[in-house]
Amino acid sequence: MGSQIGVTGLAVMGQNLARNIARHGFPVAVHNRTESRTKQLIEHHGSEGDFTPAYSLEEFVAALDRPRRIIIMVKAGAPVDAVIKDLIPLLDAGDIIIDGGNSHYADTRRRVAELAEHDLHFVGAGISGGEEGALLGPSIMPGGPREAYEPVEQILTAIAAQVDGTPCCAYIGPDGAGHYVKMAHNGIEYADMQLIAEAYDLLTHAAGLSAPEIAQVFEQWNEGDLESFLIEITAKVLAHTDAATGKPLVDVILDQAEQKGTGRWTAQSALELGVPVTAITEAVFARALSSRKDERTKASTILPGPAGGKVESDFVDAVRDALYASKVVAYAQGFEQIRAASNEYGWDVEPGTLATIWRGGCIIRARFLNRIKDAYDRDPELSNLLLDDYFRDAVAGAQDAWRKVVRTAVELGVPTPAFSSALAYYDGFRREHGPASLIQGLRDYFGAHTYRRTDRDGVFHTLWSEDGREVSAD
Ligand code: NBP
Repeated sequence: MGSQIGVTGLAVMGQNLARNIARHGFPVAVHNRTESRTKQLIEHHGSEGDFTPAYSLEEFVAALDRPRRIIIMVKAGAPVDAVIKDLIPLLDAGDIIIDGGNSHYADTRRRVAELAEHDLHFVGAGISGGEEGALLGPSIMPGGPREAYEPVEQILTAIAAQVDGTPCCAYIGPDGAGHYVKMAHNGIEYADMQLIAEAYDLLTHAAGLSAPEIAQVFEQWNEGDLESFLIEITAKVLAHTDAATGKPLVDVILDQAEQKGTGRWTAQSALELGVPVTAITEAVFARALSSRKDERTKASTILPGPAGGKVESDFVDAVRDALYASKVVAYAQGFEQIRAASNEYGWDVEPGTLATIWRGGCIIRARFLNRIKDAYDRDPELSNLLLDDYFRDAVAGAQDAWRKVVRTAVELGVPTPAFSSALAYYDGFRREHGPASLIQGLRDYFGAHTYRRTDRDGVFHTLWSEDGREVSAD
């Protein structure tokens, strides 16, 4: 008997995924372009399960039971295509390739179609949870033809995180659906982290608290509605003392946020779909601004701001409420984007399934996701999370504090792009009449772009440069 599955690409993610598979009792073949990684895996962890090391792709493919199931865990982009190209001549009809990296969903759509021409199946599986998740149980978002997923379902659900006996792995939809929702998950993660960073900034620069004091605040917050992996580790990072200087580590970490691209991809797709995901987009822009350290340092000596001031005694609780309300908006936007993409590409993604499989294993795991799951259980067709009774009440209850925090931030000159844009989205969304009427009027004036009226059907144009008469433009 051969191996039930193979993993090629044994850097941190692939290695840990292979160990996770082996620890669950599935015989696994392992391969890496550079032999040393394969040797190291066997040397250090070979006793954890039934591994078959392979030092060429031919040997790797020959070690697998049929239909062959191969997980590719190499760097996203050209390396994935290179591995697929080398695999194709070695495989037989019905074999399955699973790409577990952070591939762009458009690449996955292309690969599903290309491999189908060779009678091969392709599953684009988003895998979240980082290094630790890959080893101990990630959240897995497989997309592609359903018949390609079924033969790997048993293994993927076994190695995924489990919450209340439910695996954090479920079929998402055809072609690029799995990688799309993984991308959107990362986008939401960007927004979540930006909101946390803004709360930290306000507690530092408005409330005047130190990092260890803020760590305690986050610890308390983690006992309430905000309970989540990110809030928990925020407390840990803020409480950590730098051994070299004796200062809080966060005070000596350079304030330039890096990014690998999934947040930017989410924002780009949102722009293409016309979905206002302001919190995610602001998070991407905030990282971009943070990276301009030299310019900011110079500007800090040139550009004046407010003199400062005091905050009210309930400010810390107000920041907590503002964080929660902004987070609801960020998730509402992220889920709205997934729905829009699902409609655009015909994927039929179930938002409730996402909330279920994101409860464990992944970076955005949170108590909050149970609330989202409940909302979609109540109404699977819910168009926006803010319209669910629970979330409507939660945001309504927080809105006075939310407005106060944004007002204070503006007065004190503390930038809160995600808090503020989430509030602006909320106010824009809950309004029947907005100022877009003027935009349409302006567009008609300079470009004869026409407008529709509130009081009768049809398309109209005003002869602005003539006698100001309105004419039908139907
Ligand atoms: P990397 O993204 O750092 O990629 C390194 C692996 O790619 C090595 O095995 C390397 O082989 C292989 N590789 C490259 Br580079 N070019 C290749 C080529 N042309 N042919 C064959 N192999 C090639 O690894 P990672 O950090 O383990 O991440 C793997 C995937 O998982 C990525 O898509 C990444 O974005 C994603 N990821 C996800 C998370 C998460 O939280 N879900 C975290 C980290 C990464 P070599 O050893 O011979 O150089």
